[in-house]
Amino acid sequence: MAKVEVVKGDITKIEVDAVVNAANEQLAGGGGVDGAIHRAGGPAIMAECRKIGRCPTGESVITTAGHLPAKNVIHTVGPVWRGGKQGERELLTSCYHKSLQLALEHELYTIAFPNISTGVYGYPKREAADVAIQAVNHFVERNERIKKVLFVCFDDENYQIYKEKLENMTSE
Ligand code: AR6
Repeated sequence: MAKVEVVKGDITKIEVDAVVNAANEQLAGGGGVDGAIHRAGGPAIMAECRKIGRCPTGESVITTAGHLPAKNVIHTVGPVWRGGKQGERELLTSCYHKSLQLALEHELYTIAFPNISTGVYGYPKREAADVAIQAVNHFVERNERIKKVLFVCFDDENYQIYKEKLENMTSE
C-alpha cells in the first residue's frame, strides 16, 4: 500500500509528481498556500486557471506547475467552516478523493497535500486532520498505483496533530 507520511515545510519546495493547492472557487489566487504556489510557480499557473474559469467547492482541477519542482498543480476548493452542519466533512473528503482521482488520471503517483481549509477557511485543525487521513487512507487502500501521499504541514500545530494521528495508526 502507498506510504502516507507527514512532513513540515513549504509545499512549493516538495519534489513530487503533483502538489495540491487550497484554492477558491474563482481560481483567482489569494493568500496562504495559494499565494505561495502562484508566487513560486510563476504566471503560467494563473494563465491556465483563467482558461479553466472556476472550480466548485469539493472539486479539483489540474494545471501546469510552472517553475515548481512538481509536474502539476491540482487545485481543489475546500469548504468554508460554517459550524460543521453544512456538509463541510463531505466536501473536505471530496477534495482529497477528487484530487487523488485526478492525479491517477494524469499518471501522477506521488502527491503532496496542504492542510486544506484549515487557514482562512477556518476548519478546526483536528477535525480536518481526521477527515484528511481517513479520506486518503480510504483512497490509497483501493488504488494501488498511488505510491506516496505527503501531508505537508506549514504550521507547527498541524504538524504535531498529523504526527500524533499517523503514529497512533501505525501502532494499532
Ligand atoms: N506550504 C504548505 N502549507 C501552507 C503554506 C505553504 N507554503 N502556506 C500556508 N500553508 P490557507 P484555506 C498552510 O488559508 O483555509 C486562500 O486565500 C496554512 O498553514 O492557505 O483552504 C485561497 O485563495 C494552513 O494550514 O487555505 C482561498 O481563498 C493551510 O495551508 C482561501 O485562502 C491552508 O490555509 C483558502 O483557505
